[in-house]
Formats: sequence, C-alpha cells, structure tokens
Amino acid sequence: MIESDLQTCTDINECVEDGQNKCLGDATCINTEGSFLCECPDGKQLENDGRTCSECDNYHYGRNCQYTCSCLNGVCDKRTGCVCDPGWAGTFCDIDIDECSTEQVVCQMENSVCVNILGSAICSCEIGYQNNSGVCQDIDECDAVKAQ
Ligand SMILES: [Ca+2]
Repeated sequence: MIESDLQTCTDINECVEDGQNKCLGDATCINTEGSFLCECPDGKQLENDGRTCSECDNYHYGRNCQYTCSCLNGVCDKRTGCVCDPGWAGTFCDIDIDECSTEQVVCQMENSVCVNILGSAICSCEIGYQNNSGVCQDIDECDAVKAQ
C-alpha cells in the first residue's frame, strides 16, 4: 500500500483488512511483512493453494500432518496420534501392558496365577491344578497313573 507521501510502501495486514483474509475454512491467517500465511489446526495440512486446510490421511497426524501414525494395535487420531486398544501402550501401540505386574488383572481364584499374554492377561491354574468349572482343583497324579 502506498502512503500519502507517495513514496513509502507499508505492509498490508491481509489478516484484518476487510475482504483481504484469503485463508479459507479453519485456516488461521498470519500476517507477514509484505504478505501473509495460512496455518492449519493440528490434524490438518495446507493444500497447494496455500489457503485451504485438508484432513491428514489415515497414516499421519499432528501439526501439518508431519508425524507418522503407524498404530499396530490401535487407531490413529489425526490430532494426537495413536489411541491404543486396551492392553497396549506406546507411540505405535506395539508395547504389551503387563496387566499382572500393574495389577490390572488380579486373580482371586484359589491356586490360580496371573499370566501375561499379548494384549491381555489371563488367570490360569497353578502347576498341579486344573480348571474344573472355574475352580482350580488339585490334579490327583496318582489317580491319573492308575487310570492308564
Ligand atoms: Ca498383556
């Protein structure tokens, strides 16, 4: 814009001047010296037109979709990254949670032990016991031998 002295050019703030905000949709306008920029919220990236924001694809997230979202056991949230399925943790949901040591699974059945498995944990009868209708019963090894 030319000032009244007809010699000085001053920056136009495209972000506030009426009708000059060229950013579209939810893109935020940022005024720069001599120009302006459009910035997208997390989970979206700027189109080639420099003015429109579009959602990240299913494999990217964050600011300008710059982070890879590779969730082994979970789903990608385009703003925050992997949201893991129960039993899984880590940036890529590839770390099994040990529900036994974190006491998320506590085995109350007598003579049973917690066994950590991928994505979960189960209660299993201790060695020498077998599950009989939800009760861990002592295996009579002597009887088993006789039956053979
Ligand atoms: Ca587990």
